Amino acid sequence: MKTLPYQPDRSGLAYSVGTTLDRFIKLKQSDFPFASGELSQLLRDIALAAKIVNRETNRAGLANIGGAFGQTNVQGEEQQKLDVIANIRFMRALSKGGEVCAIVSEEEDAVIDLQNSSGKYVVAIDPLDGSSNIDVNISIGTIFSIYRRKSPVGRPIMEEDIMQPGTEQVAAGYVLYGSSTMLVYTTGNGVNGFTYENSLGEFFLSHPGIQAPKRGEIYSINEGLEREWESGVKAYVDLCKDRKYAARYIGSLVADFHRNLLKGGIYIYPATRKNPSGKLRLLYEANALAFIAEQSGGKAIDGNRRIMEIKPNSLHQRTPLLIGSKEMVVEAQSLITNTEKKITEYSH
Ligand code: P6P
Repeated sequence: MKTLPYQPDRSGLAYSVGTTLDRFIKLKQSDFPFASGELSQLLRDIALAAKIVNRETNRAGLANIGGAFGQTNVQGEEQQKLDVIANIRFMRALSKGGEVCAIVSEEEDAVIDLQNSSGKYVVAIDPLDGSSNIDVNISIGTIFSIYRRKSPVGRPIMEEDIMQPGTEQVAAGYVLYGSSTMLVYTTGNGVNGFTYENSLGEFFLSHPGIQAPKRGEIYSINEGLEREWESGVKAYVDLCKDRKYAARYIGSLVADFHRNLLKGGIYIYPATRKNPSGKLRLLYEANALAFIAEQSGGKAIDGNRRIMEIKPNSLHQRTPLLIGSKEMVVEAQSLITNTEKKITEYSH
């Protein structure tokens, strides 16, 4: 009988494009020593919530769930209805999944204690970042960090479980609700991107082993705040302009970050008069994207320190953020440091 060997994929990639997220998570589970499957289950729980939020986002205009919710969150920001819905969806998925003992959410004043003393993981999440763009149909995103609890399982959660530096993350990622919906995450073994196929209700591997270009020609910063930038940031942005780089700023962190991750570029949200510690939050925005950036060969700093080494001292603390292609972040950092030095010298 004549037969032909089945040759599924000639790409030679460890995991072929088209692998479902569930199967990929299962295949990669062996990357964890003593893997018992809880983290795999937790990643699946996040993906499930992302599918639901994706559906709500796509029909926001039709289902009267766009617009403001009429309350402000702990940040004093007007909550959009989808912010609240996304927060509820992720809370529900994470609490039902049984793997999580505590959640830090941008939408919650305090740590949410799931009263699940067997849960080994803590999740820090921005359920829907960039929500002011919802009503004008611009891409928005979810950002999440996952930590193992430090205190013994079976005991009440402690502050040490929550106030962990980004270097302690066991996983991190984002969901981009854009022209297509993508889930991009890392567990410390590289970065992989999955694209959602609505008709099948599945995420499929579309961007295996994402590597950030070492440099690019895109810079992302809110130029409207130029007069508030420190001089080192201004010097770097002027350098980008001298080099005729493209200014691309959507005002939605996940979308700006994702484009720069794939094409090469730098996103900067510096300290400003209104936000002297920067606008973005350390626990559930900067740390997660910093983990992704570093795992794909990029870099993330607050101007001089590595984002992931900052020891948190409050839930919603903010940080300046320069993140993206390694050589661009290094160059910005050296300009900031040298300009600081000059100012110090001149001021003596
Ligand atoms: P600004 C959205 O509110 C956000 O947190 C990020 O998604 C975005 O990059 C940034 O703030 C935009 O802030 O001050 O430029 O409007």
